[in-house]
Amino acid sequence: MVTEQENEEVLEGGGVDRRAFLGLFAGGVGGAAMVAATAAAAWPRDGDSGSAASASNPPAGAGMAAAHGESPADMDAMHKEGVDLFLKNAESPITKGVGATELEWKMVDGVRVFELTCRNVDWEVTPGKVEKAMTYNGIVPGPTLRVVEGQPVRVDVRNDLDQSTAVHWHGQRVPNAMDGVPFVTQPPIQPGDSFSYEFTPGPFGSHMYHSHHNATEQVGKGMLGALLVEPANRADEPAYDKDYLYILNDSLGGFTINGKGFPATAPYTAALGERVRFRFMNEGQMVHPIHLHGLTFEIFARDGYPLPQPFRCDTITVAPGERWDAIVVADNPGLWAFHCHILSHAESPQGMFGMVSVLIVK
Ligand SMILES: [Cu+2]
Repeated sequence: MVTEQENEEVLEGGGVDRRAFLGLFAGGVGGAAMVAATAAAAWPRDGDSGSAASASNPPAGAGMAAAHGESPADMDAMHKEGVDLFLKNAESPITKGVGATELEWKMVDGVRVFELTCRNVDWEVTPGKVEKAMTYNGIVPGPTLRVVEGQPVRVDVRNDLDQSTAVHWHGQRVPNAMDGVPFVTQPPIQPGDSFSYEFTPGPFGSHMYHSHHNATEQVGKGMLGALLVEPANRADEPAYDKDYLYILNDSLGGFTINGKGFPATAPYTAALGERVRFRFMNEGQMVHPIHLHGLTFEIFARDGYPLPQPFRCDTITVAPGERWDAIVVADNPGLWAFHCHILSHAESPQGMFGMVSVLIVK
């Protein structure tokens, strides 16, 4: 888990600068290096053209490479370049900024208090592709809030945007006045103003918070985060060794997992035999069937609610607003592709992009 401080370091000076980024290809495979550099300049790939609405759907068929003016070798080199960058990202970040870091809180009179500030920032989605984001605390997704069922929380929200906003606690049974829908339950939080949300978390499970004002733009551009409600009784959820978020969005910079598009998506890792929990959440506008190679999901909760009977699958369709919880037993070593199976969200003639990651089991 990356701490807030480490994240600041990444935001300030970490990552890879443009020159170092291009330098990555110096050690490439002979003539492929030039191709790779050209491809880097042309990043993002086709199909990752800025928003889901404008994403192209690559034509199928044998003429594809020719239609893009690329030889098979050039095409393969670009595909390889993306994978190499992804693996490099596993060692050190190739973009600035890490989303969904856990937010520290303080205890005040028995209440767990969090602070969120809404603000505009530049967010690097893929190497060199920087978008105008609307955020909580400057990151996409916003910081992860971890709370406990039945233990009261307060979230102090300050609005430093240039438009009004409000925060909705998606999946929680809050008092009506805390539900965060302007003119339905509260006045909007105007620029420069603050609002404190107070509620007692429940039900437990994987939930979300997000803007509920001008939401197509505000959520689309990054005003979303995970609200993880731990059960008062740990035995109410299955045991696991690792806890991972897989948050989908499809507006800011195209198709993303946890605020980044491939190759800047973080890989997931597990030791052989570990039980890994994945929390799938869809904050986008489209359904995304998420597919894991070589291993099996055991789906045990939907929208936080434990299923009466868990079920197994390898592709779980996550609709907007939904959360699905899975346990994966990492019993098959290797690098397992882990991606949206709407293929135009994941792969173009120039290589993989968007909603693609890998589960590394070793
Ligand atoms: Cu998708």
